[in-house]
Amino acid sequence: MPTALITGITGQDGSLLADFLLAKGYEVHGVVRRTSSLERSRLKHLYIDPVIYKKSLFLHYADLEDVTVLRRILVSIKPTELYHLAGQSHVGLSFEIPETTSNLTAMATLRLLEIIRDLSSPPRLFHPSSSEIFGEPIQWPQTEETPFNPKTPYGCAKAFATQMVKIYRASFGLFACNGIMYNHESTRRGENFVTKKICAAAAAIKLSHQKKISLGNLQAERDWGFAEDYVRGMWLTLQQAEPNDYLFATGQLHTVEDIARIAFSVVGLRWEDFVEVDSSLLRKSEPVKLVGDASRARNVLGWKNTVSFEQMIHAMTTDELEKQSAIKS
Ligand code: G4F
Repeated sequence: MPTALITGITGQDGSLLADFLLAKGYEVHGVVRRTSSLERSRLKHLYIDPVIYKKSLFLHYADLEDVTVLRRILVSIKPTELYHLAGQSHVGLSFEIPETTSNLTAMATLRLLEIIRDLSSPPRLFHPSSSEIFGEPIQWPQTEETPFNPKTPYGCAKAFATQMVKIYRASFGLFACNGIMYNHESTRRGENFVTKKICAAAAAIKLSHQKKISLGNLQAERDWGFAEDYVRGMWLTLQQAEPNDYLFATGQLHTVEDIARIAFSVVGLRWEDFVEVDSSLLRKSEPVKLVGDASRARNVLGWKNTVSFEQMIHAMTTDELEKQSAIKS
């Protein structure tokens, strides 16, 4: 049975990856912080299942700074694959807490690379890099070869980690890979990200739980894809004969306003009647037209997008409507 260790298993990507790997017959281990049960709600369906929890899914307590504990976990479970998904992933917040962001996103990756460098049988490592490493890119769409030019503390921390993965692959022969992930969303997205915030608000306003929604830059553009596709890409990346970096994106740009238009239309409302702009939600700098060319992933991995932007926003809004209606009744 292949064995995988996931840091950040309680997050959107970590929980989706756990589902994906368990369905493939993996033994899955997750690293979790001592946090509230709320933060583990994305895993609840797994750890209340006696056939899965402590049979094929195991959770271990460790902080990303607990090098000794992380080494002990790696030595004891000997994973064949390590998915390092933990970190501070909110770009806007990285302007408020740049040192924490650098510690959790940049240095934690280096610490893990150092641990696995010393192992006799190091696992294959997947590192989720980000479109934010390109910041203000010199080309559109971006590819794996586009030079880094981050514009945010988060993007800078990710650029450091991405380059370290390349250096450790080249210098120490590790099977260590970057997936350059563009925005990817699902019903499990956290509410501080704009897609989920808008879909949840559209449902809440429809149900009269909320009156308005405040947003920042409505014209901000992103390349938004469906998270389950990106998680499949993570796994495919580690199944190749040789390690390499792959970019995962849709190649299409949409605006924040597009999300609002679709989400509110799903609940039969006009977004213009409920959305207000709050200048305190504007970022100190925004990346410029981050749109990716996923040709390498498509050609080498056979990867593809399976859900359109419209379908995804529709599904996220419908899911919110169902969940919020159930809470009320
Ligand atoms: O949803 P967002 O917060 O995602 P962002 O900043 O693009 O970062 C996400 O994608 C990156 C690339 O894959 C990841 F590396 C990162 O970890 C994260 O997953 O914001 C998207 C856009 C931004 O331009 C932001 O300024 O939406 C704009 N926006 C407008 N109003 C808002 C809001 N973003 C948030 N979070 N909240 C707002 O009210």
